[in-house]
Amino acid sequence: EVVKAINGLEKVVLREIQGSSVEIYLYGAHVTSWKNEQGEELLFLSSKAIFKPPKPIRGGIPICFPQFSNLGSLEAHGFARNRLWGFDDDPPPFPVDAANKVFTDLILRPTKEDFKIWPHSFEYRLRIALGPGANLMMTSRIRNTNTDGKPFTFTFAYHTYFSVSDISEVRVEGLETLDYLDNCKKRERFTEQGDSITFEESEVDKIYLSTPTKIAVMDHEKKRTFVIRKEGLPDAVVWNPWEKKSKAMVDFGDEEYKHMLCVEAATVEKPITLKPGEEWRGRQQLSIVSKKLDS
Ligand code: TA6
Repeated sequence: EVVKAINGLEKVVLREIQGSSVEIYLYGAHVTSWKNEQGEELLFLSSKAIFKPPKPIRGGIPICFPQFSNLGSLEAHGFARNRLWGFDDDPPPFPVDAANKVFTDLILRPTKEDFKIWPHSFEYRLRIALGPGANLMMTSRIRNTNTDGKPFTFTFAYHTYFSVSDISEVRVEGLETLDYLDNCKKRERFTEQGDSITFEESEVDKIYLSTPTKIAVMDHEKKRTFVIRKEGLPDAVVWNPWEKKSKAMVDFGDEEYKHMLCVEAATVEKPITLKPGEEWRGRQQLSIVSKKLDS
């Protein structure tokens, strides 16, 4: 259903028959909650998140489009996350599809203001679906609807903030031996040496390149593994701000870095170019394995 939430912003609540749920603010088409069948919250949302446009909501799954980070002339991570999205059909039906998934279809079209900063016509349709086992599927379809024959190029990320018990007990599997751009070292290119990625003493902000379609995030204490499956998103960004950067963010608690990790299905190294009429599709599926994959 659609409910009025913080500061009058509207959010969609999807409830799956076995008890899992997802909440999505129309502001930014921003997933702010993903709960399993036991009602446990699986995403990190800062206790200091600001629900006031144009500030993006800190946590959940911000949509980074048409620009990841500062890779271009737009504001950091582009403008999709601080725009008001609409329903593809108004009033929104909340159909349940053949696979017993409950879903909602949101759409973003540029305003005249947007056109001034990014002179392109596009339609961005986002389907968010919740299926059995609390599987969360996000499918983005972005189409170039320019009538002037112009192609456009963009970068993209699902900037997912996972909730973890203790960052020092978390491992990421699937990125070992890969090359990455290190945002903490002037975005220079390195090769990952570790046999899995762990987090010990300082900020980690790495853009792994040409990554597998499946990445695992293991929360040792909770004996829980998040599995990210992705299509059309060859890169994966891993970010934990650690202490110093946490203190510098007004919408982030000083100690909150201990309980979150961003692992972001993205396309950064090779921006996507669409000619008029062409459509790009980028999907991620988040699921939980309630025991450690390596046990
Ligand atoms: O995805 C990692 C990153 O690009 C970091 O460099 C950090 O800036 C993070 O995104 C948060 O960005 P935001 O604009 O949401 O504060």
